[in-house]
Amino acid sequence: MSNLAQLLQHYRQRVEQQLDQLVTTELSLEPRLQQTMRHGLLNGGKRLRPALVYLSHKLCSGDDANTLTDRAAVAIECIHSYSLVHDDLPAMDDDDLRRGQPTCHIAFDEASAILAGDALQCLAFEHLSEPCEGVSAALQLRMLNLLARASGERGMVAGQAFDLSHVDKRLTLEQLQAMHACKTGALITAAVELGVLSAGEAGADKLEPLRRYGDLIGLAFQIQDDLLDIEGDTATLGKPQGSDLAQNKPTYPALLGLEGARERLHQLHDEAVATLRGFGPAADDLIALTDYIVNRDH
Ligand code: GRG
Repeated sequence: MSNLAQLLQHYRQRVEQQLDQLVTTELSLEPRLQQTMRHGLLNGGKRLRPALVYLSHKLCSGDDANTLTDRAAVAIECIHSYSLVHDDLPAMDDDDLRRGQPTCHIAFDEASAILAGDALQCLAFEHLSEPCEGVSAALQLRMLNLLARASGERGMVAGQAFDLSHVDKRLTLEQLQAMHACKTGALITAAVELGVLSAGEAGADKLEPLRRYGDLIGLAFQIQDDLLDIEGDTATLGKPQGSDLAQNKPTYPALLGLEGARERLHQLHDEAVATLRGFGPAADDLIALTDYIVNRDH
């Protein structure tokens, strides 16, 4: 197993153990709600956002993590999971499968999926705001504010709303980029920023360049997601589907062509890595994760 694979496994286990303990069906007024939350949270997932939190923290402090890093990793994964549970609902993407398993509203029912998503979102903020020994309330408040902003009407929810209101409409490259900067990018940048903030003073002078890194990798993540969609169609159906490349479906390959999208992906990757190189060998693990994000196959 490569160093990065081991590291990703280590962080995945670390965050999953906490998620498992956090949403327990013991002492529950409504076990079905918790079962639905657990289904949305613990059904696989690459846990890339927690890995970004941990590795950004490590770059700044040299340590693996502190309590605040763990809190942030758990909170960001709760927000990400809630967004996927809601995105899969019939009113949005109407998907039956997520991570190869029935989506929450299929495995349970629509009302349970809506409520589980709501509860996961609240849990993120509850967890990050729990008193934390040795940590100032001001720092926690700053982290809560950052996560709320990235998740809501100035971030992920705005991107999702824009996406839904532009189905079958033509978008310019600038609009597409702005949509994804909100819909997927905001949470990815927030993961990096939360990791930096959890390192306290050690991260103070690194926040700005690492935020820039987060923005670059967020867009790269989305382009690779679009390319994987097309490669999935090619594998199952023998050729890219017309709709994937059509101008009326807002994706990077639709606007830039397959080669253009790949080229943009590599530009973003190179720029992101150049930003990290300024930190010397301390950034090696984050560079490896960056390579993985643009080369991943799922
Ligand atoms: C419902 C408010 C609300 C927002 C939904 C994130 C999102 C906004 C929709 C998901 C649509 C989608 C599949 C976007 C592509 C990028 C993306 C977020 C992929 C899933 O993230 P991964 O690959 O998922 O990190 P895993 O399963 O590994 O956690």
